[in-house]
Amino acid sequence: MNPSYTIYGALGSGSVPVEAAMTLLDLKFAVVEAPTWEGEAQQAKVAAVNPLRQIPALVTPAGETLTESAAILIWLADSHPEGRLGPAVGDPRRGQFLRWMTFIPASIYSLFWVRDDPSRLAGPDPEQQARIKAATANRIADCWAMMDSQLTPGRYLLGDDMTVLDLYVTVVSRWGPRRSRFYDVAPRMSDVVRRVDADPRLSDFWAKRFPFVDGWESQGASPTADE
Ligand SMILES: N[C@@H](CCC(=O)N[C@@H](CS)C(=O)NCC(=O)O)C(=O)O
Repeated sequence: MNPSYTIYGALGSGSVPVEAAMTLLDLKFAVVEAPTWEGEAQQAKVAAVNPLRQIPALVTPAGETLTESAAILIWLADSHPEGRLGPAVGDPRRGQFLRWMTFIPASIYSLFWVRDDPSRLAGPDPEQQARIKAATANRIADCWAMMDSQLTPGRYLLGDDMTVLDLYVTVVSRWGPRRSRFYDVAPRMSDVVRRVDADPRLSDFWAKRFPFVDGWESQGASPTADE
């Protein structure tokens, strides 16, 4: 039987929290592997579903295409309330859920457009590129610290139920400047992401889609585009 959903994504990328959510929801999906940061040929695989040539992009069973990681995650949680992966409209946690689900792509994930290829803003000068890389790492660390100061996590970020926000933060905090710095600047969220890393329902999934390779918590040690 054909899977109902198609996700355009890649190992260790922004498709991983979406794939994790679909795994927890027990949805059938096929992955079109397209590590877009590797260049033209990979970007071309995505062009038909996302003219920006970025992943993740999700094609639903109804044939609709969704882009934007946060929108996809919220849509999945809302469309499958039985999976309890997000507070519904009317739930007192809904406002903070939307706040942080929007903060991550607006303030953190968007910086990877330049981090993955600093020449996009810096031009060919390696010194300028290194400066942008360091400045964006500092900005990301500041954003995590601010978020950490505003949340009072329980077992998970919004209380005692796991939501797609936990999956999102768990994956994005593995990108530059990586977990070792995240643990320093976001001690309260650190307990949560470690819990999600260790969730037995996801252990096979992490091994396949974002493996914990040697030294994965430090800069430069993860099998993704961002160093
Ligand atoms: N706003 C998008 C950003 C997606 C994004 O930056 N994806 C990266 C991979 S993790 C990508 O495809 N980069 C290639 C490029 O920007 O050219 C989202 O939240 O889904």
